[in-house]
Amino acid sequence: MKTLIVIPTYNERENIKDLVERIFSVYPDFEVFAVDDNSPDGTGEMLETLKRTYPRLHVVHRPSKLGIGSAHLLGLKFAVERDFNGAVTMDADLSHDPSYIRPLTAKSEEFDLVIGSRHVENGGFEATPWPRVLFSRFSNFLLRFVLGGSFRDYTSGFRCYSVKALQRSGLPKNLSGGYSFLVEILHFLDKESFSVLEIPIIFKYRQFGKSKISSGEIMDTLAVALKLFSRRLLRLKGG
Ligand SMILES: Nc1nc2c(ncn2[C@@H]2O[C@H](COP(=O)(O)OP(=O)(O)OP(=O)(O)O)[C@@H](O)[C@H]2O)c(=O)[nH]1
Ligand SMILES: [Mg+2]
Repeated sequence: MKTLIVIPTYNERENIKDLVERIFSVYPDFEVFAVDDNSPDGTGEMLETLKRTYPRLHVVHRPSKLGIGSAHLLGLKFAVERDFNGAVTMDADLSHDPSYIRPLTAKSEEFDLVIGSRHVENGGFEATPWPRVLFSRFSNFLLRFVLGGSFRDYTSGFRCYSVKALQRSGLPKNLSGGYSFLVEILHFLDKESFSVLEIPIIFKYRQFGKSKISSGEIMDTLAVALKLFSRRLLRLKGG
């Protein structure tokens, strides 16, 4: 399966080398598409250095911090244009163990979207502070309620999209550029009756660097959830 691995990066210099090396040591035929938003810590320069060793590494440099969602979307569009079969999205901070890429892509032959989920049986968190775990549980509970869906992990960014499904879906315009993109695109694919499977992953808390989730991003996700909720109510009312 021709696979593209999409990795958004913002200040991940201490993590990215390790991640890229681990990916190519296990999946030498896959290609990696990193989107760096002019990280002040020099992640972009590090990626350029890695490119010399790994010709299958593509690097896009954007001028400023434009959000994880728009970085994922850029990678998905690249996968569609270049006729990949699957597009895996994952974080750069080693929270997403590359060993899960194989089961994600394997299931992607049958499902349009496969999610590495922390909230299904055998999934979970490792060395993660309890407020972070609680926050994830609570947000997913809320999203399930608001969207009337059945997914356990709306906010996991570790996913494999079938490129054929993306082509068929004609990705909607106006998807959000931030974290709420993850919720919006899952809700969209589900509504359009694309098949989605969640498989368990253990999420490891980042050892290096800082989280980029801000209170603004949380408010933005809440606003997107409310927007989708009101649309759902209107649909229900309209019969
Ligand atoms: N290009 C780009 N990447 C981003 C941006 N915001 C976050 N990222 C990357 O997206 C991935 C997820 O961000 P994190 O801050 O780790 O979010 P998280 O994993 O939900 O939160 P923590 O568990 O606290 O780390 C990481 O690889 C980040 O470097 C952005 O605005 N632009
Ligand atoms: Mg993280």
